Amino acid sequence: MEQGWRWELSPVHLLRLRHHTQDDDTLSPALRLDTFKMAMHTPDSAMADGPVAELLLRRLEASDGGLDSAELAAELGMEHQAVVGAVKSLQALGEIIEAELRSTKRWELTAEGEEIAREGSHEARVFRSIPPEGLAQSELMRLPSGKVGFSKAMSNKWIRVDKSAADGPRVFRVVDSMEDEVQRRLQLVQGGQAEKLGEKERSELRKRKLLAEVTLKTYWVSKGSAFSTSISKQETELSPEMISSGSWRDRPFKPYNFLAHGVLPDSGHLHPLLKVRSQFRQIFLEMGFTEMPTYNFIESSFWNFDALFQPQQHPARDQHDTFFLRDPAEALQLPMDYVQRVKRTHSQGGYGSQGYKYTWKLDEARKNLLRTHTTSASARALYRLAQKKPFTPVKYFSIDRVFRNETLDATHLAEFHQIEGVVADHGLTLGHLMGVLREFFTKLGITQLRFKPAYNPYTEPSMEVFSYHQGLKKWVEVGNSGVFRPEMLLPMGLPENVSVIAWGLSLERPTMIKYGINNIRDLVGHKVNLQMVYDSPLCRLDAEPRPPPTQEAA
Ligand code: FB9
Repeated sequence: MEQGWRWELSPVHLLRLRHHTQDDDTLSPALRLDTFKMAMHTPDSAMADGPVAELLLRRLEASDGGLDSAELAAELGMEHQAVVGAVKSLQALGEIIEAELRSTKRWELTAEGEEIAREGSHEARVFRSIPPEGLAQSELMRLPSGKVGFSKAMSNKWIRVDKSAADGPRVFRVVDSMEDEVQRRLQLVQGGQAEKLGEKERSELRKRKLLAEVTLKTYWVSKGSAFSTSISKQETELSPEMISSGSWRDRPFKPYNFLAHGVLPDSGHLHPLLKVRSQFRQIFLEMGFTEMPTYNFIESSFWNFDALFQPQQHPARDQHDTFFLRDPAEALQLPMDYVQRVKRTHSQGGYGSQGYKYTWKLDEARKNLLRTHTTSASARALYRLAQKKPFTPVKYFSIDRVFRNETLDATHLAEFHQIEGVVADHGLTLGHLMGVLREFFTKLGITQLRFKPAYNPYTEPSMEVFSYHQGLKKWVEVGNSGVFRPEMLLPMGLPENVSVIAWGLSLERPTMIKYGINNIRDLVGHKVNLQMVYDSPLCRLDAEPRPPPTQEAA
């Protein structure tokens, strides 16, 4: 016997033989002599996919038409999973076999069903435990099957209770013997003959949680176009020596599975908010806007309110709406010539405005706070623009965090990201604002817009913007907007005929709607499930919103 050949029993067969002796007729035919032939290993045609695949191919060879993976497993007395594994690995080798997934419903005993099939039904055990002289009911109830068995045996009229017995209720047999139908039926199922039971009998056993209908996914395996019982090991690598030796010409290669999913590289994941932010950035840049610097969460009341012509006694400027700072409490650096003009405009008016006629205090303006909007950054940007002569039209945008001391609810936290667009040019009107809003929201996939008059201290006229949301079947407020007041722009030094239109919205709202998130705490904050971030799909603002993730998928 030349080198390389060896006889061995595959682990499966060793296992089975261990507790079977040769003359044991329960040995499935597969395990007769031909088993030995099976496990013969040849060096070069080593069975790439082990004995089970080999067995399966032989069976297929012998079968007419095909075979069911579960039946084959039962025949070979092995786990169905082992056969499924072999089917999958043979499938990966190309057209050797066809395998069609089938789901077959079948009846299986529950664990309790198994136990009753082995030990007999509770009622049968109760019956057997009653001696001719009867048994105290209290004692019978202490038996493991006591409770369940007693009521069943009673309803089967196998036993009776003598309540008047001397030392308490006593249980007696009514019949001499009984048929343990339940056990018999369960054994029938165990023997694969569930179809012998009637629907009623089956449902009664199911109601007693002794039987369950399971869906078994099995494979109907048939010969493939390249069927053969010997599978030669297919090369998976094209090595330099194969090329240099030319041996690649006669070696079978495992087909490339170009549909195989690559291993997802472990990488960082952008939070959905940042995915949507980059979409908004893209839209603004496409529209020719430049991003304003917003890297200061702490702002002075001057730039956050006064510069926007928001009076010092305005309700938004008190503790209830705004987070003021204890340290550093005051802004020291303010452009004092400009501050004087703002002071005069608030207290006495000017530029055609009567102002608010109150005593404007510099200390109030120096108070530091967490900015309540990025419009403060717009004010800084417009002031810088006004210092550059001659005036040049600009389009600015900002997307960054703002802080408001608001009542927290499912859609409001004490901070959110404000998105703001600002256009400064000669003779801009409300019409221009509506136009740029239409262009902006269209890029968001929002086309049906409505404008509702609104009020902001720093814009006149002002409009709330609404869009009809197909998914939510209602009009949703998608932002606020307006034309900055001359009392804001002229003290900055911007030319008379320059007007500035602006609008704002949040980043959180569109993100929640896009990703189907109803509670802002599932999107932002310490309660966020990082898996949501990992699994959050790419964001395409102008594409249809995704249905919320269903649990399973997951
Ligand atoms: O974002 C908001 N709504 C929205 C936006 C987009 C969206 O997209 C969907 C995919 C389709 C859905 C909803 N809002 C503004 C409207 C409401 O949510 C509102 O209840 C809450 N608002 C925040 C303020 O809450 C106190 C959102 C936030 C907001 C409001 C106003 C401005 C900015 C953000 C502004 C402004 C402004 C006005 C004039 C000049 C300059 C700036």
